[in-house]
Amino acid sequence: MDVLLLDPRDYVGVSFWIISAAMVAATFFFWVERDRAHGKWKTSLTVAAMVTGIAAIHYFYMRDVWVATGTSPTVFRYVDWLLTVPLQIIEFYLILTAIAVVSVGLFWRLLVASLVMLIAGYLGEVNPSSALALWGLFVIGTVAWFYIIYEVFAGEASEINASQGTVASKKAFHALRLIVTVGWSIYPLGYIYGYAAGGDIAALNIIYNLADFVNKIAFGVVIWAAATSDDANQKARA
Ligand SMILES: *C/C=C(C)/C=C/C=C(C)/C=C/C1=C(C)CCCC1(C)C
Repeated sequence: MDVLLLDPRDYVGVSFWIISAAMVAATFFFWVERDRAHGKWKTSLTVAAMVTGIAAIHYFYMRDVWVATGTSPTVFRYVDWLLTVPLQIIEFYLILTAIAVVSVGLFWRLLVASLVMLIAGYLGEVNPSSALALWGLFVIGTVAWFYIIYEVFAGEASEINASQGTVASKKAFHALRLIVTVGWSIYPLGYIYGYAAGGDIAALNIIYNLADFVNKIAFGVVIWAAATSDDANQKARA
């Protein structure tokens, strides 16, 4: 009987392994640290723990798919993203609602844009033999991502933050929008590496894994830093 174990020389498989461990550790960290936050910031840390917890479960399974088949666990990758990206959009919204009255329309616009981005990416990745589908859908996904960037830098979200933010909420908002711009740019790079010029499925998975590490764990750490800062605590007690 063949027993399938992770080969230590399989660096893509090992990256799934390491990130699984990091996601579990981050989940416990945000969960426990929730006690140190006050008021609405507690919910932000709960959501951060949900994001890394959901990702941990997917990483365990994605590692198995990779080890057993040597192919990209595309479906599970996108199921994970479809659950965790909307939660991160909720984080943005929570940070703004903690300081101001925010229109629900803003939340829906960000949510719809993130869904368009992910659904386009998924349809492109499952149709790699059609250049039109692969790159046409990539462009649609990228436009949706640019719209999110526009919204957090120049749209309603950015105006609310600038006019009504506290020191802690502004710090968190600025760091989060840097993540959405710079950190999220790793994903389209992975797509290009994965499919341009014949494609490299190992590179695709390494890059996506690295991107998830940055964008789920660092994202939570930014929220944790703001939530446990003196300013956030004083405001909550006042
Ligand atoms: C926790 C998971 C996160 C934050 C996933 C984010 C995914 C993206 C920002 C994906 C972006 C893509 C494009 C901008 C173009 C089309 C291809 C995608 C879906 C990889």
